[in-house]
Amino acid sequence: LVFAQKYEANWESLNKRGIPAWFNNAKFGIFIHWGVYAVPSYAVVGPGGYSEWYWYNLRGTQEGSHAQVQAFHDKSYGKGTPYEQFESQFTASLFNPQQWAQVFRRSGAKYVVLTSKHHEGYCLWDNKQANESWGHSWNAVTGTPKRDLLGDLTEAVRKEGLKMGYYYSLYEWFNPLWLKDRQRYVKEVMTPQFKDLVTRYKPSVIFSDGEWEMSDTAWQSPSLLAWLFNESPVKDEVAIDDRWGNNTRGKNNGATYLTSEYGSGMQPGVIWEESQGIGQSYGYNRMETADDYKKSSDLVLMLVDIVSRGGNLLLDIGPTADGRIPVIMQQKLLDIGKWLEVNGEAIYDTKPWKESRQWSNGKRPETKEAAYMAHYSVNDLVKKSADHANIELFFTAKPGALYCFAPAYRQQVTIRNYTPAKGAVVTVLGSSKAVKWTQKGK
Ligand code: H79
Repeated sequence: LVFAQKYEANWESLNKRGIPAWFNNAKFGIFIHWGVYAVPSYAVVGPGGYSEWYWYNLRGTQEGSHAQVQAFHDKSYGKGTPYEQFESQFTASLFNPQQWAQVFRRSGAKYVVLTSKHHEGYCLWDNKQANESWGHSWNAVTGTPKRDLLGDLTEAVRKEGLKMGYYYSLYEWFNPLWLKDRQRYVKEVMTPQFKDLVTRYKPSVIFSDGEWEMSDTAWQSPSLLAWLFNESPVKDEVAIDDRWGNNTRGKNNGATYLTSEYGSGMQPGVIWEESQGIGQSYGYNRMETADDYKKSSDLVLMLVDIVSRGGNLLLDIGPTADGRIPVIMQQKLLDIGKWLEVNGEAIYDTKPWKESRQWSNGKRPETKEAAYMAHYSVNDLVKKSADHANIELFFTAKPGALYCFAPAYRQQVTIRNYTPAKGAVVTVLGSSKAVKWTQKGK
């Protein structure tokens, strides 16, 4: 990528920048949702059961599971207990950033994206915009943890050789200034706060969110991004998502990578990233049981599926209010890492194989379940055998190599309707022995 030019505050110009290559080569990142919502850590388990939406549900809207959340709140903490009071229990007292970063490295992830600020407005780093606009302490350094949680994790993650990025919510549900005067909020809170975060901590990724309330013009995001690409210390490094106004999602795949959540899926041929939790929530949800979490093997399958379609997986974990990553989440990350130690060659720095760039029938499948499994039809490439009647294969490629992901393998394979290069060798990653193969069809 060449970043020689000066970008103007419009998408046509911004889209000329492109997305730094490191991002799409990384394939696997860890998402962290950590904030005051880790204290109640409660959501009704099910699709959209997001513990980080607790405050919104508590305030009462007609959407989602607000009634159950309110009932839980009244019973557990007493009716009328304000959400802000949870902050005194957000201690992070056992937070060990080095231990977190080691788990991330061992998971095989190449980057980390931490919530610098979610829709609740609470910041994991010190900035005066948060405290001044709220009229009280509303960040981790002046608040209960008395610690730069964001800065400490950033340092530890970089020491382990991973890139560090931040999720940042443009808007805050209940920020007094936002509620009073949106334009002033953009000018006096969001813009300087965003610049402070970028200038001091130099993120490699910015996952903007909460953009849907206003247009990109109202957020003044094109000029913010022109600043980011022209003047900021990360102008050559940073990869940014597509959420900069209610008119930007799914667009601008020059300046931005496209975002997908919980399997909403994305066609190959664009740079994109899928985010989802190990369970149904982003923030830690105490109501989730082991059965509500995906199995490690399914997480690997999800990574393979996404990467074979050209995307990245941003797998989310929710730490506890006292600063621990729940052990079951750590275990699953380490399982993925063990698999990647052997098979990472077929994941990192790959592209989708040309044949796997389409859905098997040319159309996106109707259900999410089918979306995970539907791929270039195995029938066309490998002969079905009775005991492999329903296997689905996934493919990635690098110059000189084609990788095939199969749920099982034999001593011998039949390659159908594809002609390997002369002298091609088939091997199984992790084994040095060549696999015998025969070819049928062209
Ligand atoms: O940070 C994560 C989510 O909290 C955030 N984006 C990801 C990365 C997100 N913001 N909005 N949404 C997700 C979708 C909003 C869904 C809603 Fe609902 C449906 C809001 C109200 C109804 C689900 C049910 C959440 C609250 C009740």
